[in-house]
Amino acid sequence: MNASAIPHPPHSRTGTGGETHQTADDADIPTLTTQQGTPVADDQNTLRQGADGPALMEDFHFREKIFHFDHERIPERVVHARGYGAHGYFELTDSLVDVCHADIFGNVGEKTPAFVRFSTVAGAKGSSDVVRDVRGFAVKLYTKQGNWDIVGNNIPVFFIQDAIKFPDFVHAAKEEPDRAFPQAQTAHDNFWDFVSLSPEATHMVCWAMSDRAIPRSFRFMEGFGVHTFRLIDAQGRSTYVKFHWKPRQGLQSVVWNEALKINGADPDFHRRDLWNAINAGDYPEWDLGVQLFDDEFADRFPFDILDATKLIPEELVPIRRVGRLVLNRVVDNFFAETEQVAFCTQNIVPGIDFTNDPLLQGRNFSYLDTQTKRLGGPNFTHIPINAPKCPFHNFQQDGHMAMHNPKGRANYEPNSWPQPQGGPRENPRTGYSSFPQEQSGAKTRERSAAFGDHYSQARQFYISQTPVEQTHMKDAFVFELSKVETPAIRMRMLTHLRNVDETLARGVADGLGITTLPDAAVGPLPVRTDLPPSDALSILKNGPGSFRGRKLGIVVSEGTDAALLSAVQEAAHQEGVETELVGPRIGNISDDRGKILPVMQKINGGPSVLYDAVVLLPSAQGSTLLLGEATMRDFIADAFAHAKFIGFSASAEPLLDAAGVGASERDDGIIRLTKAKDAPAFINACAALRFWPREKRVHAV
Ligand code: HDE
Repeated sequence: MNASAIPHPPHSRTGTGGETHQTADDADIPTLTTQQGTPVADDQNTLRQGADGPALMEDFHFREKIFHFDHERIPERVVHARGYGAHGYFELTDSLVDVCHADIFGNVGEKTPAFVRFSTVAGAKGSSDVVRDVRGFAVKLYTKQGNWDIVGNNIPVFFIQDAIKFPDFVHAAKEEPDRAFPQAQTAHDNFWDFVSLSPEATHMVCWAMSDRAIPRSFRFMEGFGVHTFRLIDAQGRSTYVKFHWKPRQGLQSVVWNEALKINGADPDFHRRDLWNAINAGDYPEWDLGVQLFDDEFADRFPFDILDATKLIPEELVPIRRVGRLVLNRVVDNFFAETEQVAFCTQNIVPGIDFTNDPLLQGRNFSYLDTQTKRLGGPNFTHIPINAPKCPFHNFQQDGHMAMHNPKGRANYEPNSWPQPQGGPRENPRTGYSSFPQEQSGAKTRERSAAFGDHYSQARQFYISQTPVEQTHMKDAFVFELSKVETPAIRMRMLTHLRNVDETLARGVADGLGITTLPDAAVGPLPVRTDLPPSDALSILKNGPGSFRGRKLGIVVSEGTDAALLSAVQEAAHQEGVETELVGPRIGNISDDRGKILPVMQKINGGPSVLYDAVVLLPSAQGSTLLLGEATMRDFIADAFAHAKFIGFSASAEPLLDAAGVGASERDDGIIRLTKAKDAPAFINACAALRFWPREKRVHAV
């Protein structure tokens, strides 16, 4: 196109440097102003003494603009720096009044506004999404009795038992302080040094080395409150509770080699996925599940219910589903909402209470501190995303950036001023009251002996996995420990793995070239109890049973078979699957009926790791062209190695051959599409998400 034919934006003029100045010469266009409201005439040239002269200090507009820019950043979160949030609501589906007097659990059908922030833990704000890490799952519920924050993770247990160990744990997990790497990963000496010296971490380390730590999407992962909390009924009686968020989309993770490649192809894979799903109206939903139990259960349970390195198997205490969380609105502004949202575990409402879990108690101190530092003062609760949506009144005043300023004379109580000047008063009837738990004992720095079994549940987790998942765990341990440079640390970790499972320990040792295993570690409690497997702990046993909400990549070219393409797209659409076209170029590609195809990805920018399954529909001529493109071969070879379902038309066969997926390699996960009718069967097959039997064949080591 001739440059002069590309239109300029309307209402613009060209400046002395050839730059475009857009102007507010129309009544509908707002005039650019300073923060003080002073209209600005020129936003692109500083005030100078002559065109070649020095900038003038009196240029208040320049000064204000740069000053504000210089202050744009706030400290990133010390952990969970990289996160992504969305708005939604919680709807109660089953009343909990039998055990809890919180308003949010009283009225079936009532909707409570919610904001959720998902996050990785170790990486900086600008790190990649699909790293091996725990995911934060923090929910702020704006209830009628105040904000209630359930600040949870996608893993139901934690690495440590006492909050005093948290700074050391986080230091060890994040980049090493001298060299400032590695970023966003635990595959380094310091992390494994710390956890191998802290046997209590063994259970959580097993979760972190499982596919739970590389979720396919925030939408496909569970959330857990982790700690034991209390529900309090109208009579003041307490019931213990563990909170679970169960995704209605089913569980799904990626495989490790895929994760490595996704991070290169799309570091924003998870946030883009959430943004796209919500904007497409495919709102993710989770059921809120509660595990309820009493002192009698707590006493007979072989572990301490206050120990956050333990879970309570669903087989022992079934989950009661009481409501659903729906995310249906993306943020208007990332900084204002997702960055400034301040979760605090101590944000709790009447009817819910803490327990003596030493991790939870420590967290209750930490979050308030961190928000004050991060958001610059005590008035972070005035920021709209943090402010309650119910009425609130108190005598707190002043401080940086105070936005809600009390009117009138009384800023203390008791006072004898009449209402309304006298202000708010405490309310013993509706106000928050703590459960009057009796406590005794000497002041001591001591871990309860009941916290001492570090291996039984780690083993239970391992034996609950399918063989495919067990292999992934073994491979993850090998990968991480292979990056550890100090042999003694690797050996020390093996001493713990021997207590989890002998085959696991041997497999990891093999991968690390260690022939003689060290003795098993001796824990504070010598005997490991053999527990039965729990299906709820496996991802593959809790898949969606459908391909809904997933993404299909379709390779097309000039002359693609229009009938086959539309049959695949239609079948996908029927199932609620998103499709994306990948081609030798974007734009200007027509199918065999001459219709222009909306190709979104060029083959070298849209690798198969971005999709849950792929279909190859190039024409014969397109196939010949793509045979000369190395990234086309990678596309297929990766989809094959990552055990994905691959659909293909006859004309794509040369591409499969070239990628090492010749006729003899083609298993039941590689599906030929000859006619339009084959498309629904292919989409149905994809409900299994991956063709796992292939994996063993493609990974010899
Ligand atoms: Fe956190 N954690 N944490 N944590 N945590 C923070 O608060 C802390 C723990 C969790 O999206 C910080 O605002 C201590 C367990 C999530 O904004 C900080 C201990 C669980 C988020 C903090 C823990 C979590 C945080 C850093 C040990 C799962 C992100 C920035 C006792 C149940 C929330 C911030 C968001 C964030 C402290 C352990 C979950 C420093 C001291 C266990 C999801 O306050």
